[in-house]
Amino acid sequence: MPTNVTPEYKKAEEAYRKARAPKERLDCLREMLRTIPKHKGTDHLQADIKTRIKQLSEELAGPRKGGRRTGPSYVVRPEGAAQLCLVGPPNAGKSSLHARLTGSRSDVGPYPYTTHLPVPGMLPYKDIHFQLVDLPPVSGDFMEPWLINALQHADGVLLVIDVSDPDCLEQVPTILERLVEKNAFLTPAWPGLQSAESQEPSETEDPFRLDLPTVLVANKSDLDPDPEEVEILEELLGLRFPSLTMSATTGDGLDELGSFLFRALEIVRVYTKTPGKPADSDKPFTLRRGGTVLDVARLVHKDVAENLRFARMWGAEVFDGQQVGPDHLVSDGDLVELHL
Ligand SMILES: Nc1nc2c(ncn2[C@@H]2O[C@H](COP(=O)(O)OP(=O)(O)OP(=O)(O)O)[C@@H](O)[C@H]2O)c(=O)[nH]1
Ligand SMILES: [Mg+2]
Repeated sequence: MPTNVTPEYKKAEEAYRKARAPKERLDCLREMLRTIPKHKGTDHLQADIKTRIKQLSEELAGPRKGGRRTGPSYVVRPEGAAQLCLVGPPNAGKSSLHARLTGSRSDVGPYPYTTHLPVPGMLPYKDIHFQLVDLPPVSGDFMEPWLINALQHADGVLLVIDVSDPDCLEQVPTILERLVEKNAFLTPAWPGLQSAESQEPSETEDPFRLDLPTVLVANKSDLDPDPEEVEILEELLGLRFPSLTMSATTGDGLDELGSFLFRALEIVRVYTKTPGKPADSDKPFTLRRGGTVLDVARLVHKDVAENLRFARMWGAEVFDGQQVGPDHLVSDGDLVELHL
């Protein structure tokens, strides 16, 4: 990471880190390229930014018509309250879990390397959905070259292991290493959980380093019913990921995932209403803790955000119909009436 970058560049980089939607990320990358000081010390970073602009533009353009490059898309556009990718060794039961949790028809096979492409699916929780993306396995022998791109939009990772398989003691460190080689780091730090390791990214850090909050999913608990097995494994592995024990076969533990994600990602649901009309109470917008009335307006429409004057709010932290400004923080369950 070069020193002496301009405040303008820093701002663009900061915006890139926060951006979620692919189009927004592309705009931020372009802004980074525009503002980066052009000298020897930034050559490498400039090249990296250009590669990413090219990749993202191609992703957004979709498969080319009539060209040779038509083929399946490896990147899943984020939808719902958050996107979580299923990563793990072959045969751990990622697709079985995905199928049960989201109702997808992700291929399940009694042999390794069944899944070849990313498969999206939606996990319902309360009145929202989390997007789960099933992925091919990662092992010492093989990792799909595009897998790292598929992780770029993820808000977190479910690291799925077969808790009854002693091989997971070798598989997990191998997976972590393979991802680190590609600049992706699975971390135990989730915004809504107390964590021993604080992970404030420093200013000089590589903007393309991916830190993915991770939960260890110990699957196949039906084959190894010892409730302490995961803790023993984590102890042996020297890891501190939060963990959930499940069985895709019996369905045990599956219910825990939605509430875990809701808490760990600090999801905030906000309902909106149009002045003079009843509340649109069945479909909330989702934000994260720290989100404001202005962020809600942005989710409604860019023009609404630009013209927002104030809002009236109903919810736990305000009195009914309280008038608030655009910077007012929202909390879960709030009802917001936007005034332009
Ligand atoms: N007993 C038991 N078997 C399971 C469970 N989950 C999955 N399986 C079995 O494990 C095998 C592998 O399941 P998959 O879901 O295809 O595993 P995967 O992790 O997606 O495998 P790859 O796509 O090859 O990486 C299948 O035979 C499943 O029926 C479980 O909770 N308990
Ligand atoms: Mg699979």
